[in-house]
Amino acid sequence: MAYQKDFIWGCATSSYQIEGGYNADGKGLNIWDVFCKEENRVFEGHTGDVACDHYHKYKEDVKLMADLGLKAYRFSINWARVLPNGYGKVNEAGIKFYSDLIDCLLEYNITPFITLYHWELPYELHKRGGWMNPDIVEWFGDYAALISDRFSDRATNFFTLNEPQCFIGLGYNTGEHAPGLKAPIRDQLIMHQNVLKAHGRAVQKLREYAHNPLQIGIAPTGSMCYPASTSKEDIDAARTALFDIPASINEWTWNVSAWSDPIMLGSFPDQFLKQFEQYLPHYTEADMKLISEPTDIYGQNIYNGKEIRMGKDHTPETVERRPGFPMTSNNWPITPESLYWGPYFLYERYKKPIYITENGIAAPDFISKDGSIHDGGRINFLDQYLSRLEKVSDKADVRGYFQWSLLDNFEWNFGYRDRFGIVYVDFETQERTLKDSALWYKEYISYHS
Ligand code: IFM
Repeated sequence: MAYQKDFIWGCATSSYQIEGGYNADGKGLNIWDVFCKEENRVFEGHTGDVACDHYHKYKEDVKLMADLGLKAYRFSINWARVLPNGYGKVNEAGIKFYSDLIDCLLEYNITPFITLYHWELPYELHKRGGWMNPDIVEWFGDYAALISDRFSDRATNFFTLNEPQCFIGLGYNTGEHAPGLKAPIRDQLIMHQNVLKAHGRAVQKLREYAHNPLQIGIAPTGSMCYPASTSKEDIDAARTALFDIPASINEWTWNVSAWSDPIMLGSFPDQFLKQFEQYLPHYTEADMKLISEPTDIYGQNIYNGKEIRMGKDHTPETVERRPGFPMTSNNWPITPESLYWGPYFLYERYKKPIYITENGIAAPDFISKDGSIHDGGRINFLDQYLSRLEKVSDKADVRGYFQWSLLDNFEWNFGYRDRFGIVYVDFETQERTLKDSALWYKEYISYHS
């Protein structure tokens, strides 16, 4: 029961959430730049215009990572920073920013893990239909080619998309996220198809333009399922529930298998095909081949899960949470077991090396009289979740863990309300302060390296 040798310990961030510099040096706008300026979209009208000003302070931030002993850093590229229109003319200043960031990481022996898309759709592409337009498959492929060509001499780990469940579900179903639309179900399922195909095209293009052998994967999300007991029945029930498709159309994006099965297994779950038959676009054999272009690794963002037992009628049943169940400050349940059973079931099904691409907690952090941030709740959270991850390492090929997040940052429609960082950020002065959890994580990494 121990982590693998050379286990990758890292932190994750995303470009819009930390970079700022929203119109710096030739960058184009993306959908979040525009969405945040609309009325009543984001908590107290916050925007990511400046965020953590990482665009100007990246050297300081990388130095912090090095001080914490991070082995890897997962960040995303802001598509419109390097291609202001989403395709065509390259913004060399944007390329230089990421190139310098990569060099700086390597100087400190920190391995870059690049996410191509963490919800930063260039606004110019949105105007042309965005994820609804089938051309996005090639737009995304060409963008992937550029990134591979310019950076794969030094960076060899890539994730194509972060949490497609969220950027489609919240962006085009509930409209809580940019671009704030409530599209008809048929359109959402066309976007689903374009997203899957864009992923496949990006995998092809990353490889075609690579200067080195690459490790490529995707980073979806999902609520994990863990069994109420160690009985075979409950374990079977939890496994079934994890890959289940929600019955309600309004909830359709919130599942693992309609996204990951086509990519990892080359087919959709029968339940998905049956439930949404009347709305689904046609898939050709060539589509399925493109979507399932082989990947090397499997990423999964894991924050929480549901306890499941086998019901009397032999179908999975969700166990009601007891009164006073532990919750994070943004009201998410705290369920350490999800970091055991999540990787366990995912490895069983997809049989690829797993990276936990995000895991962390929003907590009510504030500066104490002694100038420190005593975020004991976050330490407790990380300690308990990681103890489960360590335990599952015997059963699943888990290669790395990225804590979310290095810095307090722009938490989408909740603005700066929710603090997920292990480093506290004062958004007025941009001063960074290590929270107690950062020091804890540093020791944990050192002990397990
Ligand atoms: O901040 C987000 C991140 O962008 C995607 N995954 C969940 C995090 C916390 O909500």
